[in-house]
Order: sequence, then structure tokens, then C-alpha cells
Amino acid sequence: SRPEAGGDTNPEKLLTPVLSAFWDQPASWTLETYRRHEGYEGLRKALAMPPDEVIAYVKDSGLRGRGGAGFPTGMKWQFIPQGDGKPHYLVVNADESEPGTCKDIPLLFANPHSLIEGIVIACHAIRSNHAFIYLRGEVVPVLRRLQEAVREAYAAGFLGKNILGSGLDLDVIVHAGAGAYICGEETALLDSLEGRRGQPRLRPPFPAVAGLYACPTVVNNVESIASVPAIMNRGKDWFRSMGSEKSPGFTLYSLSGHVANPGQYEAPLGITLRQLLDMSGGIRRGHRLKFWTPGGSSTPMFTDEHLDVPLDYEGVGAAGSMLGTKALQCFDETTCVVRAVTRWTEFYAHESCGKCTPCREGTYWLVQLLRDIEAGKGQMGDIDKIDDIADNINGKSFCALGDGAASPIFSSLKYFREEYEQHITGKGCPFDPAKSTLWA
Ligand code: L3W
Ligand code: SF4
Repeated sequence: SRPEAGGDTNPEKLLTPVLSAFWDQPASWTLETYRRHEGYEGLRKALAMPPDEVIAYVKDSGLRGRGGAGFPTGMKWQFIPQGDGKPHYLVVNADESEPGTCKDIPLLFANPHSLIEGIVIACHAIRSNHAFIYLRGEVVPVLRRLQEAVREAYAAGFLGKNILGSGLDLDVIVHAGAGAYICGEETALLDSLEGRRGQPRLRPPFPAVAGLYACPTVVNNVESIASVPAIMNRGKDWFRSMGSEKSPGFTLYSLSGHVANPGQYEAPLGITLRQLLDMSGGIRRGHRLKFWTPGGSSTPMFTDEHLDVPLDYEGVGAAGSMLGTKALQCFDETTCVVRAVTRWTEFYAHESCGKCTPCREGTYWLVQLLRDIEAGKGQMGDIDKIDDIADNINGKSFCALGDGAASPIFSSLKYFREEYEQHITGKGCPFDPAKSTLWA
């Protein structure tokens, strides 16, 4: 059922608002509003099923993790050993920090109960009595709203002892992080939650075997868990009727940058950026698309040649990138690609946790060289040097942050090498920063 590339641009047909269906209503975040929109109906159905059946149902729905890797959610739940006598934990990764990604935080702000309902269903499935929401610390208004939603859920009997008479006891703790990008990496997040400095752990063992406090733990992204109630309530066939065979369902795309109408667009996996732009008002008036990211800055950039790539894991993968978090950052022809890559690399150097040498040292040296090139002080050999440094980070670092830092270097050199050369031969940036709203 994949929509045709460049085909339909009618928002009513393209958009599939589920999680965002009532975001624009007054007090959308309250339990009362949520219950007027099928709220906690999926939970009733799930609690009437044995845990293993819920896992099988979510697996059959084809739901894939929305945090970046697209790992099948039901399969992850199935990894949790049963009858092992240990506590099991659910940890929700709400540390949304990938540049350009802005879908979990708006979802929590406007519709926190979809996450709480999903948490109860997931905990019933994996037989867990404790769930943690690890929230990005900077978003204090979201923290307050989430805490209030948890309080409402306890008061209404959706959390706490013997939920809806099912025998399930569940406590949910909202934990605010301290503002480190690396704590979005699942094992660094677990270290941070345990009270240590957040640095990635060696995998395996994966968290499903030894996670929080060395116990079996499912770590899922906010959007993944929040998608579960609708699947349980409306059915796996309904979910599979959207998207593509291997990447089914609806999802939240974050559209940002030089576009007429940035924001969150909920649509099936497998639509194209061309369709999203046609439907949302396109690139800002009088300008044209130069480059874009399909899933945040950690995913190799695309150009206007990739407008018809289906935005699902297979389509984006076949075109040489990753769907990642579905953060579609668009840059028009006023943007200096060297400046953009420098800015991203500064971010990775700042956020590198320092645990491994290739990433800690490599990102530092990349920033020095990129700043020189952008300022017109580079030499021709610097282009091969940044390529070489990125090559020494990619696949040789301890966690995915290193690969993410290398990715904009490789893809910008692939598509825009001559722009780096122009900075060197012209001894300066050929772009007028005053014309770009993003990089001035
Ligand atoms: C048990 C096995 N569990 C894999 C689990 C694993 C994890 C999930 C996916 O990185 C990517 C990264 C970012 N037994 C298992 C198993 N698992 N094999 O499956 O694992 P993995 O290693 O494929 O990916 P990851 O480490 O979760 C995620 C990219 O997404 N990204 C996203 C960034 C997102 C943010 C944000 O703000 N949300 O920062 C963007 O590109 O670079 O490559 O749970 O345990 N045999
Ligand atoms: Fe830390 Fe970077 Fe190494 Fe990851 S790749 S462990 S962030 S130094």
C-alpha cells in the first residue's frame, strides 16, 4: 500500500493522525481529553489477553522501534526471559536529542497519556512492575506535564496496585536527565539512571539480558510505546494497512529548516519527502532544496535527487542512508554545506563522552580542520585529511555516536566536494551568511 512517489498530495489522504489526532484541542494532555479519544481502550483489550499473546500481537503488527534503529518492538519484548525470578524493567527513552528530531517531546507535551497507556500494556506483556521514563532534562514544562499525567493515571487506577482488577501492579517513575546527548544511547541511559556518569556499556549483553541493575530490561523510544495502544485497540491489520510490508504503520516525521511550514507530520512510513513538501507548503518561498537529512544529522545527507526515496527503512537504506528518527531537516541553496557540517561536527565533539579515542580525538580534530576550511584558511590536503579522520572514527568507535559524527563528513564530500575546494581556492566562504536564516 506504499503511496506512489510524487503522487498524491492531498493532506487528507496522506496524513494519518493517530498520536497527533487531537493535539490542537484545548487541554489535549488531560486524562479527560484522552478518554474521549479511545483513551485506555487498548489497555482493556491487552489486559484481557495473556502476556505472551500481547507480545505476539505486537510482533505481528510489524511495529518497529521509532528511536532510530527500527528494531522490531515485539521481538525486543520477546527477548525478556520469563520465569527467571528476576525483576524486569521497562525504560522509555525520552532523551530526544538527535539534531532535527522534534517528535517525542511534542508528543509528550500534547498527549502524554498515549505513552502511559503504552507503558502499562508493555509492562503487562513483559511482566514488569516498574517502568522508568528517562526524559531530556532541559524540557521542564514537559517534565511537569508528564508528572501530572502520571498522577492522573494513578488516581484513575491505570497505575498502581491491581490495575483495572487485572492483578498487575505497576509503578512509573519520571526521571529527568542532565542534558547529555550520549544518554540517549540506551546503555549510557541505563548508567545515568543508576546514578553514574552516562557512558555506553559494551554490548552484548544487550539490555534485554542484563540492563537496569543487571536485570532484563526493555528500552524503547517514546513513539514506539505510544503507538501500541492504537494497535491493540484498532487491530494489527489496521496498522499494517498503512506503510510498506517491512515498515508498516503510521509515524511522526519532524520537518524542519528552510521549509514554509515546519512541524510534526503524522503519515505512513514509505511516503516521500516530495509528497510531504507538496502537502505542507514546500521549501520557503523563492528558494529550492539543496540538501536534507532523512533521520537527523547522524544519517547521511541526501540532495534534491532523493526527493522520491520512500521514507521507510528499506527505501532510505537502499539509497545509501538511514531512516533514523525521521527528522527531515531541509536546507536551501543559501546554505553553505561546509558551515552546516562544521556546526554538526562541533555538536558531536561537544557531546562525545570521551570513552574511546577515535571519537574523542577525531571529532576534536575534525572541528579544527573544518573551521579552518570554512574560514578560508584551509589547504587542499585538508579535504583528504577530514575524510581520513572520519574513516578512522567510522566503525572503529565504541558506540553509534562516532559513526553519526563521520556520516555528514562522508555524505557532504560525496555530493559537495567542490564546495570544500571553493572555500580553499577562494580563501573564504562563497556564501552570504546574511541570506541564510539558519547559519548566520
Ligand atoms: C537483544 C540482540 N536486543 C539489537 C536491541 C538493542 C537496541 C535495539 C537496536 O542505535 C541508531 C543509531 C543512531 N538481542 C539485539 C538486541 N538489540 N540486537 O535493538 O539496536 P541497534 O544497535 O541497532 O541500535 P541503537 O544502539 O539503538 C540507534 C541512530 O539510531 N539515530 C538515532 C538517534 C536518536 C536520538 C534521539 O534523539 N532519539 O538521539 C540516528 O541516526 O545513530 O545508529 O535496543 O538493544 N541480539
Ligand atoms: Fe563515547 Fe564517542 Fe566513544 Fe561513543 S563513540 S563511547 S560517545 S567517545
